[in-house]
Amino acid sequence: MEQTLALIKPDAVASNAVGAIIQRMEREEFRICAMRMLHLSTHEAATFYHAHKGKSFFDSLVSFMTSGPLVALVLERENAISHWRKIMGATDYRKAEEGSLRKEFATALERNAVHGSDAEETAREEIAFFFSTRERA
Ligand code: RTP
Ligand code: MG
Repeated sequence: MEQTLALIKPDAVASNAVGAIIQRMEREEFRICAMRMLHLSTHEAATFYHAHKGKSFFDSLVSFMTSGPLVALVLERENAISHWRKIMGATDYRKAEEGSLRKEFATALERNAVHGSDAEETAREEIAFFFSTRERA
């Protein structure tokens, strides 16, 4: 069974959307294998989004991701990576599909409520970034 790393970003935590987003995860038949809340340091956020280093929005993204606590989860189901990205909706919330989490909860291009790994290799890296082996059930 495939696993992916999901984040409930600081904007969604601040607007009390954690429960609704986790409920959606369960409704989509993801198994929650690991979950924690934490407040990333600047160094941690920059490391997590290292693929975007050098892009115009990088500093702003790091600053947003460190603006408050977030929730990290490991989700498991068939086609977990692509299914979670479908449920999230497009990166730009203005283009996000009706019924997607970003359509419902995003309030700006950057403040888009959720993250999901984009491939098997990044899922492995991102899961290891947030969780040790013994934290994964
Ligand atoms: P994520 O990694 O957070 O799941 O989002 P994604 O794959 O849909 O989008 P990605 O291209 O990886 O971008 C990462 C996050 O950076 C912010 N962003 N800002 N101002 C901009 O042009 C811009 N572009 C991207 C968003 O918060 C996006 O989720
Ligand atoms: Mg991405």
